[in-house]
Parts: sequence; C-alpha cells; structure tokens
Amino acid sequence: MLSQTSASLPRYLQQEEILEQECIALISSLPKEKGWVASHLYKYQGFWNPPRHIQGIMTCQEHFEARDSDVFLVTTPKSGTTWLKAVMFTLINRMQYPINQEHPLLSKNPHDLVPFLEIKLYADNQIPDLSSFKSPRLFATHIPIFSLPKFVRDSSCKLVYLCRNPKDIFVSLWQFTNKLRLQEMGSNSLGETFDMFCRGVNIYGPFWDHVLEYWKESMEKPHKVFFLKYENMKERPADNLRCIAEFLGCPFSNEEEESGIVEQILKLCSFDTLSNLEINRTGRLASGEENKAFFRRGEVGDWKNHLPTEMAQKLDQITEQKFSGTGLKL
Ligand code: PAP
Repeated sequence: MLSQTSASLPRYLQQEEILEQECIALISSLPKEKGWVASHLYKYQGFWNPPRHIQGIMTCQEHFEARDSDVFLVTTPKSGTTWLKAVMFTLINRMQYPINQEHPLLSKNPHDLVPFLEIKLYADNQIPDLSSFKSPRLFATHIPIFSLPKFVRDSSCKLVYLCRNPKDIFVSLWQFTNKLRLQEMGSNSLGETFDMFCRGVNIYGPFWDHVLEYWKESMEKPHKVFFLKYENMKERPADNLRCIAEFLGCPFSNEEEESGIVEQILKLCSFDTLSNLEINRTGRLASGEENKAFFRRGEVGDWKNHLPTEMAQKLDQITEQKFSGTGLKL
C-alpha cells in the first residue's frame, strides 16, 4: 500500500480517483491486471493502459481535430520517442530556430517541446485550445492506430512511426518503470514483468499488435505513414533524417546540405548531447517523471546485459510467430 494520499502523488501514479464519471463507468467494465507503476492496467480497445491514459485517449478521440498539415510522431513506448521528438522538432522548425546557443532543446526537454496528445494535452480531462499553434503542428502519441482520433486517420496529416526490437524495449521499459516506482513500492522483478510483457500486459501493449497495425498501414499508405526502426536510425541516421525530411515535404536544399545541417541536427539530438544538458540531468516533466529517466544507455543490444538466453529466445519466438508472413522483422 502507498503511504501517500493520491493528491500528493506524481500525476503518472494517480489512478481511478482522478477520473471523470463517464470514464469511471467504462473502466469498471474493462479487463483489469496489475500495473507496472500505477496499481492497475485496463484493456481498452485491445490495448493495456492505466486509467489516466485511457481517459486521455477518450478525451482526444472526442475533441481533437486534425489539420491536414499536422505531423505526428507515433511510437511504441521506449522505442526512442525522446530522440525522435528532438530530431523532428529541430528538423521542422529549422528556419524559426537555427542551431545556435539559443536553441530550445538546450533549455527544454524534448517531451516539453513536442507534447503527447493523450498523456499531456488531453490528459486529466483537459481540452486544450490548439488554434494558436502554428502549422505544421507537431504532436506525439503512443495511441494504437485504430484508437487514434478519427480526424487523424481521415485527414492528410502525416505520421512517422518509430519502433524498436522487443528485447531492448522490454529491458528499457522494465528499468524505466522501476525508476518511476516510489521507494516504498519496491521494484518489479525481471521474471514477473517479463511474463506480463510476453502476455501483452504493459502500457500500450501488446507490443507486437501495436507495431503490426502501423506496419500494415505504412504498406498500404506509404504517403501517410513513414515506418522507422530505432536500429536503422542508429545505423544510418543521416540517410533516415533526409528520408523523414522528404516524407514531410521539407527536404534539405543544396545550400543546407553544404552547410552541414544534417550533421548539426544529429549532433544536437545525440544521446551524448541531450543526456548531458543541465535540463535533462536535473529537470522533471509536469507529470512528475524525472527528465533523466528518459536517457539510460541509448544503445542497440543492451538486452544482452540483462536478459538470460531463454528469455531472449522466448521473445524471438513470439516475434517470429506474430510477424510471420507480414514481411516485418525486428
Ligand atoms: P518514452 O516512450 O517513455 O518516451 P523513449 O524515449 O521512447 O521513452 O525511450 C527511451 C529510450 O531511448 C532509452 O533507451 P534505453 O533504456 O535502452 O537506454 C533511452 O536511453 C533512449 N534514448 C533517449 N534519447 C536518445 C538519443 N538521443 N539517442 C538514442 N537513444 C536515446
């Protein structure tokens, strides 16, 4: 049991007591499991989430209106959202914010510059006024494709989808969620959380369903969904950045190429630069998470340092089985 009252808890730990009546009624009818951080996860529209996220998803489903020029970074949690937020913000706003000592990334965490729809803008039953946001507006979300607000799918807005191999995702998520737990809650064991992840019971899980739905959409509508893997971005960052710029209709000019802007963006957004900034070493998000929790190793294959062989093999088997015949490999 927690020793604090709900009101004194960070937002990300608040549960059913902060919900609106309509959401309470819905949540009480949903399948329920033990949570990794907040006490429970519920299965809403095929995916597991704590009540605060579900309320945020419902509110933005009802109220968000997309513009054709909107850009969304969609990710499965722990796939490199923080990194791609920084990259896409810098790319899209490069005229307004040239890379110099005044750049917003030097004083703000990427999550404060590119807000999540359901976890920030529409969280806690807020309905934000987004009319003053200049186009192209850049938003982020973890919402599964069939739960996106209808306008997002119906309009001409563009989605960049980022995913990552499930072994690194699982290790990253397990470590991250243990950092978010209050001291008196203790840590979640590797074994218990692994079983839950394999059953799909984690925030925005099942992981494989989330990825597959966006993969299929990117195959059917390549002009709408750009599908990117963390590993590929690590291996060929400059090529991928140029492809994202093309996809979003803001390619680099010859002059920009000659000035070295591609390399400058990547350096500014690198793990080393971002993780060493004062704001990311000491700051917190409004929802309570420490900024430094979003920067751990930032490498491909760190799972080898944490997962016993049989767990790695089990994740590989599930991935092979779930993606069989789809052409997708992670
Ligand atoms: P979120 O879904 O909670 O927003 P997200 O940013 O997607 O988290 O994932 C965090 C992971 O991205 C961490 O991976 P790790 O646990 O394996 O280390 C984090 O270290 C990594 N990461 C953060 N910033 C960068 C970056 N600039 N370059 C590469 N990886 C990064």
